[in-house]
Amino acid sequence: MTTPAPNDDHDEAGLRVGPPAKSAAGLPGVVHGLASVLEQAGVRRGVKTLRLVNQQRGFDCPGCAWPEPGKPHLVEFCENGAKAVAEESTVRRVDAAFFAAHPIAELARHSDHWLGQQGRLTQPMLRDAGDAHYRPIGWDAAFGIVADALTGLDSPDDAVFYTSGRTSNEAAFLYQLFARTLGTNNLPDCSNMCHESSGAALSETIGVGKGSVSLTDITDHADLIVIVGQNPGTNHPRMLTSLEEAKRRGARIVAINPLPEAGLHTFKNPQKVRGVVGRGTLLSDLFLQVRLGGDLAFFQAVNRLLVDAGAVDHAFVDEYTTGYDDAAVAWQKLDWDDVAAATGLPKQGLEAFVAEVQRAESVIVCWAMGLTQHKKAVPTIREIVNFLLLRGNIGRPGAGACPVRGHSNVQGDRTMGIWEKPPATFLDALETEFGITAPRRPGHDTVDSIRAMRDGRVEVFMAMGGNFAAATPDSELTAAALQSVPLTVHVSTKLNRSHTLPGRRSLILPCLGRTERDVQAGGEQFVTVEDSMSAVHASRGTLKPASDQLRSEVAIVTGLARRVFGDSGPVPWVSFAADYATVRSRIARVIPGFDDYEARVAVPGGFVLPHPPRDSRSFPTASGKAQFSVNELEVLRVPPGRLILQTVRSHDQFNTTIYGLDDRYRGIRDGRRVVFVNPADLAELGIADGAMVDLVSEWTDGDRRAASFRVVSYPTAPGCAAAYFPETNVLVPLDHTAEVSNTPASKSVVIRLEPASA
Ligand SMILES: Nc1nc2c(c(=O)[nH]1)N[C@H]1C(S)=C(S)[C@@H](COP(=O)(O)OP(=O)(O)OC[C@H]3O[C@@H](n4cnc5c(=O)[nH]c(N)nc54)[C@H](O)[C@@H]3O)O[C@H]1N2
Ligand SMILES: Nc1nc2c(c(=O)[nH]1)N[C@H]1C(S)=C(S)[C@@H](COP(=O)(O)OP(=O)(O)OC[C@H]3O[C@@H](n4cnc5c(=O)[nH]c(N)nc54)[C@H](O)[C@@H]3O)O[C@H]1N2
Ligand SMILES: [Mo]
Repeated sequence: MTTPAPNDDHDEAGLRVGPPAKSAAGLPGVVHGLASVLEQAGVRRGVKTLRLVNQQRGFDCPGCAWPEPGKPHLVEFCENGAKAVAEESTVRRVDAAFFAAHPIAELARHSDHWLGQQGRLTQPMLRDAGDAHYRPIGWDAAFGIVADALTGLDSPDDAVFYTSGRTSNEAAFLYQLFARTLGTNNLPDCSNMCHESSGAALSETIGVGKGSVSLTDITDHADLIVIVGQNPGTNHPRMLTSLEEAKRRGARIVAINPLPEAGLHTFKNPQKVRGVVGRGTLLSDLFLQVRLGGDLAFFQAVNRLLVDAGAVDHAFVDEYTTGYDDAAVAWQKLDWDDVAAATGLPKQGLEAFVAEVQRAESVIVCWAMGLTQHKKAVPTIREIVNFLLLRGNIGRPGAGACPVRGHSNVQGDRTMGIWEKPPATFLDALETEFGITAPRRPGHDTVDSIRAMRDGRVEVFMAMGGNFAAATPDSELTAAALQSVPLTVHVSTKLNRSHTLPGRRSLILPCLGRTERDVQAGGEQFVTVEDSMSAVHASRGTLKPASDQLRSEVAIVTGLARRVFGDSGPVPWVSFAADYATVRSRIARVIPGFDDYEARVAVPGGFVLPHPPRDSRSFPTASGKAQFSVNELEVLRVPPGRLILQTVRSHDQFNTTIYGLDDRYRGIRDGRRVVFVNPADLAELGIADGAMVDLVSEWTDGDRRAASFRVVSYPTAPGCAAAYFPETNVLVPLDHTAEVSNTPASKSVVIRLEPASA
């Protein structure tokens, strides 16, 4: 399998490589962020928009899920939040004339960057079987096509309903209710590729699949904050402000990462004069350059050293946990050569970390995709829970587990029931509330959905946001799978790769974005979202919608539901569409923790959902206690001449949305097809810095190739290469997934470098 450099835009022609940056944000951050908003949105609209990001009467930033402080700063956004807002509030438009001018085959040859730069979608579009172009269609006719396809299915399980994490609580709740009223749990979501491993490991061990810390635990209380497998300078820039606060009151920070990411070292706070012009705050006290996938061995070794040092909080362990003895026996069997091979770290590095831990009364571990997208992701996160439990670092101020979520409402969507494996209690509650019969068979997650499409078992694929074709692994297989589906439906704000790979018939349904005013029959509406720390709050768009034909996600789901189920069924779709408060009142009756939803979300800052381990050290697991686990170590060894590749984000993208072609912190300008390799590996492979290579991944069913990458000599951990996704998703085999969570293991793909074929 091979893919050409996939575009007609000659994006890579100006590629330049310089030294990586030593600090994050500061004045360049402010300038870059503002420039992109003002260029796309115009000055007045741009300034108005930015003033309302993450304010209590404004909208939730469509960037990441980092929480807002109780009293937001006057400008509570970051460079990358500004870019996310600019993408949505752009004045450019993709309308019927655009689609008439550009056949789908031509659109498919453009880069993701070019597609995203064309602007906002303005009206529903249909591509009928065999058509070369999308053409306009009315909303009623579009709903009719989807409704006919759904009501004609042999089984409701022949339909798949994907969700991306920007969807509001209200829209998500209705969307899953729609799928379950139809009779399927086929509700895959971006979380399957994201923090599924965290949810799986945390539910098993502490009984709740969400993080156990609040923002003030970080800013005001933690003695030690461990940041492992996360690049906050790029992906959660506002987290750096919180870390800076922690640092100024004396907290210590340890970063564990194969890459020396700029934001993990020094931060120049752009919201303070000191940060804009000065030298910034040194964030990390200790940087441990672990090998890819080495974290399981690392935390096992740390746990063993803590036990050996007599540093266990036995009072906590005895009262609140179970399984300690078995884990302690397993740690004693640890092979130190395996630990060295897996982590690539000298024993002094481990000991320095253990010393930090022993000095700290309270420890928080933060993580993101560097842990979740590996074969051993779930065991690794369980082992981090072991680490926290050993010293009672759960359920007290300044301590706990902090999976840092990605999409701004990905956590809320799961709370609302967007899940292919819903708990029986949730389905029971839906049945009681709505008088429907909820399906009990587990549905397809993202990877299983692709398998089902490939095998001809999907008749309708609908996506509430996101960019399924580009975000998922094994791009060529997935593209063919999507194109074989009889009907695909994309509810989207912007043009993207998935629209260029239509099913036999395909609809694009354009929707309102977070920043836009949402007026329904019952008046102006707001929606609600949940951040990474379980705080639920309102989000209110204020801009004039990009087109008068856009509909809200709620209006789209209810409009479709009325066509499928009519207006006489048990679910009041009409009133839901008119007034979102009626949706919230039902959520409050179905989902625990949402009592008095309407009143509590009206309070500035909203409210925090219950989390028993955090709130009262009660653990809703099978045993009623927090669970120590025994996790089998598997050292990732690669054949000679091969590297392990991780696929990461550049500083100029939001997942599959490519804002620009620079990755400032890593020294890359005007290009994305680069592969970062350690200089010692290059010497051993006999490949020069700057050489052009193909990346070839090796799997049981053969090779996969991504053509034409420039080699960049870079201080990544030895043996551990890095390149950007989505370009490298073609290399990730569909079956290469994490145990238990089935998340694509896109941070550990075995590759070889070959001289470029093109
Ligand atoms: N601007 C911007 N913000 C975003 C996003 C975006 O694309 N752009 N995406 C959003 C989403 S959906 C998400 S999920 C988050 C993602 O946030 P991150 O997880 O920070 O994103 P990645 O770029 O995947 O970076 C993974 C980090 O983990 C490290 N890493 C990889 N493998 C390992 C390993 O085996 N061990 C250790 N210790 N480290 C490892 C990598 O070197 C890198 O620093 O960001 C969210 N925020
Ligand atoms: N190789 C590799 N692959 C990965 C990852 C990786 O690290 N490496 N990361 C994975 C992760 S963590 C994630 S979360 C997934 C992301 O997967 P997705 O969530 O599917 O992808 P996005 O790129 O975030 O989706 C962008 C599209 O969403 C649409 N959109 C934006 N805002 C809205 C809105 O308000 N409403 C609607 N309806 N549509 C909207 C726009 O049309 C835009 O083109 O990718 C995963 N894929
Ligand atoms: Mo994500």
